[in-house]
Amino acid sequence: KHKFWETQPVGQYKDVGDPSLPEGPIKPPTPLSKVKQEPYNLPNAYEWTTCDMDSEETCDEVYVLLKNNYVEDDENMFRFNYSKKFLSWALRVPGYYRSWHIGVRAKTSKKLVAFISGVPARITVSKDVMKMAEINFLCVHKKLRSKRLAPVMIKEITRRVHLENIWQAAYTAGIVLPTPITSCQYWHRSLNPKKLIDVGFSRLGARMTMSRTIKLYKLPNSTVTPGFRKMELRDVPAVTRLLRNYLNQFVVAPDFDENDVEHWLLPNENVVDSFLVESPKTHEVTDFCSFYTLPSSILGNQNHSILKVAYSYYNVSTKTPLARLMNDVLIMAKQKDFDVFNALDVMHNENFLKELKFGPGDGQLHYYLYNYRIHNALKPSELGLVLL
Ligand code: YNC
Ligand code: MG
Repeated sequence: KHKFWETQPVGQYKDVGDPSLPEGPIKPPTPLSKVKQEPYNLPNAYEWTTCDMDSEETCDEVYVLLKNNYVEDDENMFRFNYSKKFLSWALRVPGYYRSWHIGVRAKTSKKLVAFISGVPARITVSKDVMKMAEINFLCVHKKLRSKRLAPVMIKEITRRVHLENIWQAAYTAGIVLPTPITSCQYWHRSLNPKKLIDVGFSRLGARMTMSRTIKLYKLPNSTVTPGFRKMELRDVPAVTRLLRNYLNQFVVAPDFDENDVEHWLLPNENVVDSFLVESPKTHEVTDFCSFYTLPSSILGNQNHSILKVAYSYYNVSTKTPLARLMNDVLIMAKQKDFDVFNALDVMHNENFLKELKFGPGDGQLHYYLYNYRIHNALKPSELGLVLL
């Protein structure tokens, strides 16, 4: 059934729940001298290119490829529209390898027709901290689909990850592959219900009018938690401590240090927003919350072309009840003119979704590890990792 994935060191369906297989790496590392030195072969009309994301021009090519060919919903009404600034942030992370930003060009026109990327991360799996690659933005131009290009791209990035002496990877996909470590659901909180209904993102509920719906989702104009404010550079040490302590309890989670927190969580306009609660009395940072900005193109609507979407990122509450904290984040997202706030049912998110009027979405997000076996799938609430 999976001609390619059956050949890869990933949890196979036939092995699910087999206690005789050890948890941990499936295949041991090989000496670097044994790693294939030349790139994999592409069909003759195409060539590999390493995408220099420092170059405005290359960044633009990747942006356009994804804008026109990346992930759509099941009904093809919306397509992710990651901004250039977002891509540059997501790919140029602390210690990144340029060789992991891989494109495919048509030899004659030099047009970029496919892309795949990896960035380094330290990820904990059941107390085992490992250097991994986070793989994202796998995209093949619509005109080149179903030609088995994706397996070649995956093998090529695997080779380049191995050349850096890294042997594990983490990735997410909307489709089921062998074999998810967990399957999560998206929940959506309407901020601009009129627009969401107009563009077909949501429907008017049974026995609901537009004005009752608008009232239902109305939020206060300003946040309510005393000491709630935007995160600043000086907060990096406190936020790192808070986050490390929190993420410790999950089976799979990133191992963030101060450099990572500065990169991934310090506010970056139109890319990532983060807030914290500083106790007015002790000046201690007690709570933290964040979201990233990922608009979607609205395909074929006369009145609207872009949906402004915020995605819940990392949230930690030690003093402010999580639902109260998240209500303040919703207020901030509304102030910043987002149409909808999305959250997965990971970490402790279940505790606020219903209370804050999130509704379940259709479609799931499956999480995977490459070359690392676990015996039993996790519950989404045991997952402490959010990929972009
Ligand atoms: C996918 N999303 O099953 P089998 S997510 C992984 N992730 O193989 P072809 C995928 N594999 O089943 P197409 C995949 N989608 O026969 C398909 N596959 O074993 C597998 N869409 O290849 C599929 N982006 O080239 C099958 O398919 C084989 O032309 C078929 O290309 C696929 O970024 C794709 O959804 C997704 O652009 C590129 O449909 C194309 O359809 C497309 O004939 C729209 O491929 C955009 C989209 C995917 C977003 C993402 C994470 C990717 C993870 C890749 C796996 C990484 C493994 C770890 C590597 C490092 C290891 C180390 C160390
Ligand atoms: Mg293909």
